Amino acid sequence: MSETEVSSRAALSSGKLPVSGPTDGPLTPEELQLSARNHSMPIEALRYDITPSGLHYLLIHFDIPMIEPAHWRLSIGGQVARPLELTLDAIRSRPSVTMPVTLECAGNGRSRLHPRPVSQPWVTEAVGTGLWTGVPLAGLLDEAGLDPTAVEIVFTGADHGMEKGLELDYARSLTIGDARHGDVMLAYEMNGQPLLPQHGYPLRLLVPGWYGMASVKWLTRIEAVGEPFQGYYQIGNYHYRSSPDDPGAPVRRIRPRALMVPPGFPDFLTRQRTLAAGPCRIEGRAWSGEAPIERVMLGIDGAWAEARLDPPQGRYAWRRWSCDWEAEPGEHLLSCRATDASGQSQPLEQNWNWIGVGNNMVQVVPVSVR
Ligand SMILES: Nc1nc2c(c(=O)[nH]1)N[C@H]1C(S)=C(S)[C@@H](COP(=O)(O)O)O[C@H]1N2
Ligand SMILES: [Mo]
Repeated sequence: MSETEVSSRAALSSGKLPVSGPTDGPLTPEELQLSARNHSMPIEALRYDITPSGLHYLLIHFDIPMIEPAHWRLSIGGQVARPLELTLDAIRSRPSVTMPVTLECAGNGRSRLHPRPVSQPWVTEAVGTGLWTGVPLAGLLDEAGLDPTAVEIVFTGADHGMEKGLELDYARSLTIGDARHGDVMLAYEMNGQPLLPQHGYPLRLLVPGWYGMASVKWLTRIEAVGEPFQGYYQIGNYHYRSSPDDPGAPVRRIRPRALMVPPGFPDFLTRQRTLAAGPCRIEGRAWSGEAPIERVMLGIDGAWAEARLDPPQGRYAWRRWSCDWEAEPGEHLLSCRATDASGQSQPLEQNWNWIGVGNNMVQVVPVSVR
């Protein structure tokens, strides 16, 4: 461990992190800079079952590391019987699985919060569905032979930077049970192509059903540890805190959300929609990492109608929905609301917390019909 890492850990465990509070002020230059680096999915791309690679959202905390595949290795170590060092070819030669998985950033919806936590200022479109190919993690863990004393698996990426004055690698852990879940994979392809640099080339963790922070990109190290991991992205961030001193519950699975493709055409600056009067089909997608989507409602000026659901395309991928509407001239507010099989529905009011995670409040689309 480097000296900065040691002092970082001390600061983290003493709770002495700089606190920057939420604001209702104008967007800051720092938020603008982040939103230019980390783009969301253009919302009309909800039309695709699988998001074309360049349209998938991106969240990159530091710099995209430049990785030379010939020199890259994945190490699997810590409390295991047989530590492994694997080349990309060795990983690619193992039996693979391919699965559509919807990823969503935990911060999606943040800029719609009042007051607004200052970070990546997502609106509602930090989401995308990739067709991911990789090797199941459980088999590799079995091969390494987890020690019975191991309680968590720590996943570390090749990227490095600072946050809140701490110098860090991007690293997250899963409990042994979560890591051994049959659908967790080490992914090396997205949409039938090697991962793009921005999505974690050459290898990333993919934890289906969980918010994106769990799916560590540019993976270099997997380590079995005997104590719960205390890294910044595990305990200093990604918790539903009501205040900076509230420990809060950890962010895990994706809360239900439905989004619609805004109908008609947009105004360049405001995105306000214009639509011709008459019959109109509204369509969108709905997903939840907690349980399968069971119901989507379309709201027209506050009156809710049942949307039709297409067949699901897999447990972890968004589901298409559609609903017909006889658009009458005038100004209207359209919304959509998903409910999953666990009975959770999207809230109509904001889901506020200190860092602005898990805000799955319903989308509202103003339209002018003429
Ligand atoms: N190494 C590393 N992994 C990472 C991140 C990162 O910054 N570094 N960002 C995480 C977050 S917060 C999200 S939402 C997803 C985004 O994945 P994507 O950019 O492929 O959509 O990656 C996760 N994995
Ligand atoms: Mo994220």
